Amino acid sequence: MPKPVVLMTGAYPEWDMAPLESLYDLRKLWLADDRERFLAEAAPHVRAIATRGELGASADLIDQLPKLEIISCYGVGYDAIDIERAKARGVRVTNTPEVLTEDVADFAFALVLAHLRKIVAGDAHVRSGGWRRLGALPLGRSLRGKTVGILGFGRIGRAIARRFLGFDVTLAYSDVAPAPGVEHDYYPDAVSLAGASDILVASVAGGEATRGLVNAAVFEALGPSGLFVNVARGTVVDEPALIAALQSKTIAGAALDVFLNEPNIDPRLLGFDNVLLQPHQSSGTVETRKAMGQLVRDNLEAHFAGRPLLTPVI
Ligand code: 8YV
Repeated sequence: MPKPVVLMTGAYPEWDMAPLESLYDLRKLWLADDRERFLAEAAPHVRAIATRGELGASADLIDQLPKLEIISCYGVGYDAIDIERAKARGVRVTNTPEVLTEDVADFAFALVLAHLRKIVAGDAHVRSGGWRRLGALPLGRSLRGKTVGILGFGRIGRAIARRFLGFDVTLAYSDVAPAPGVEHDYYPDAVSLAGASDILVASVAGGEATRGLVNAAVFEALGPSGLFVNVARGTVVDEPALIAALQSKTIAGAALDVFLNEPNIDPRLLGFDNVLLQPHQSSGTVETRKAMGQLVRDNLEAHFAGRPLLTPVI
């Protein structure tokens, strides 16, 4: 039996490659010199795509692959996969929920503390000799006593909320409906949540439904001492409005792990010393990335063995 042909849209960690190579005939799109030619040659044979959250699979790509059966996504967010087109073609889609929740939540929490307490700036200040030459940094801000608003109260949003318990903050959240049994204050939309919050953390799923959800009105409501944190997707923010809000000091700062056009982010974001920038790494631990890779493989294996998928999206 020939191995099923799997198109990989981007690199996975090396520990995933050997197990994938042993079961599949991998076609590594990111290594192709001529992407069009490479795809044209592979297209008639491809039965699966192994992709990553931010790379997804476009309608165009899906349409080029007549034998495509399944798209297995390394990431919980599948907003870059054209789900409608996959559905129309009868192509299954899987993602990697649960296994990354706690690490993403840790990272969101770390971003809040790092920003408020200037931990990254402090490190740079010591290394550059600024401490010796200029003395202390300007003071940070306490977390204690603040209201933390969580925009998107799914698995990751709830895990972020749990991180803040014990830090003497008030928790608030917004989602399409109040979560049964949750005592934190519920707000029906992003603007009212921002109005009640000192720190607004976006943990909402990406995609068309949330595109530009965090807009100028949200920054206005968050206000001049407000901190905006994003571990969701660049698309959930109106980025020009964020940049304008930072320029006009409508908000106090931002801590961002995700952007539009990653990794070619808007260079204006590099110019703010009140913005903490991270290279989309909230799920980036060895433990979590190994579990994500395993789940991608388990879904592919289940599919080719005719067993139920472990974490199907469709
Ligand atoms: C990953 C992510 O960074 O899970 C997601 O949706 O964006 C991240 O965990 C990404 O998919 C890895 O390439």
